[in-house]
Amino acid sequence: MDPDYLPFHDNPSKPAFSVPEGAVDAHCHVFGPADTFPYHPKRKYTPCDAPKEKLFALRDHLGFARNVIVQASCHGTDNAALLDALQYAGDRARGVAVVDPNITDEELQAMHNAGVRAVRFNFVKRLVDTTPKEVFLDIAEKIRPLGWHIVVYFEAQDLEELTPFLMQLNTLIVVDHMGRPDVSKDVEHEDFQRFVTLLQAHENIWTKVSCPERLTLNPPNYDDVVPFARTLVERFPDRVLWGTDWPHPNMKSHIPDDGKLVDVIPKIAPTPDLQQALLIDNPMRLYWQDHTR
Ligand code: 0GY
Repeated sequence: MDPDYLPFHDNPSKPAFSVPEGAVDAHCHVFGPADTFPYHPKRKYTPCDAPKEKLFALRDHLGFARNVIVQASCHGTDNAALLDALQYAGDRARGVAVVDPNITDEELQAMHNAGVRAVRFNFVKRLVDTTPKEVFLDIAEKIRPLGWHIVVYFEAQDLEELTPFLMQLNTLIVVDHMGRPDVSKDVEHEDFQRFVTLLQAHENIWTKVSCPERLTLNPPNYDDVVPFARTLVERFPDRVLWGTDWPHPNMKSHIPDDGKLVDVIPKIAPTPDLQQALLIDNPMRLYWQDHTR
């Protein structure tokens, strides 16, 4: 692992908030173990191993029933660790893969059979080399028959430039971590309002109200992120997802306690109906229902 890499919390607290039965952690990763699933040669960071057994132990500890596991950049387009975790979890996990443009229909079908339901397009420059938009558009066409959606990861300053491309995708899109707002500017600032307006105008765009640990200016207190997430949950209750982001790659400020992250949920989704939508109905609809065309 990189010398400045912070490993995940080894003893997270039990959350005070009890998640409803059947809740889904819709953004988390597995890393390695490197002996079995080596990291990608072109990776931008080398994490601490975070194997499937640890992820599923955390799921049980926090009270979740299911996971959506997202392929992270340190494994590149080699989805072997993800597929292994999906096989181990059976119906209790779904996956978001990162695929090579040359992937065949047969390989995509095999991933679908294993539980993959989306691909991720990563635009965060510290994590990946730039991929031409045409390549992403080709992948979007390839996955269309499977009814998969597209998860996009970008930083707030890139939203304006990316918007025309997002419009071209013409499928369901999930934006990671609320588009990474700068929380030193408030909710009413035009930057965050640009994101709200995008969701307002396009019903095919969802978002994950995740990662207060990355967005906060006052770690480990996450209150400054709450108004952003709560705005999205209240405005778009049927298009939001929540996830731990375990094992929190590339954290520099602090090691998040996953129990404390779960305790943010009732602040951003204050009613049982909003919690039911955020944690169960939305992820179950997106990842466990059949969308094959
Ligand atoms: C996240 C965030 C990060 C990393 C990755 O693919 C990745 O490596 O997504 C990050 O460093 O912000 O969603 O896990």
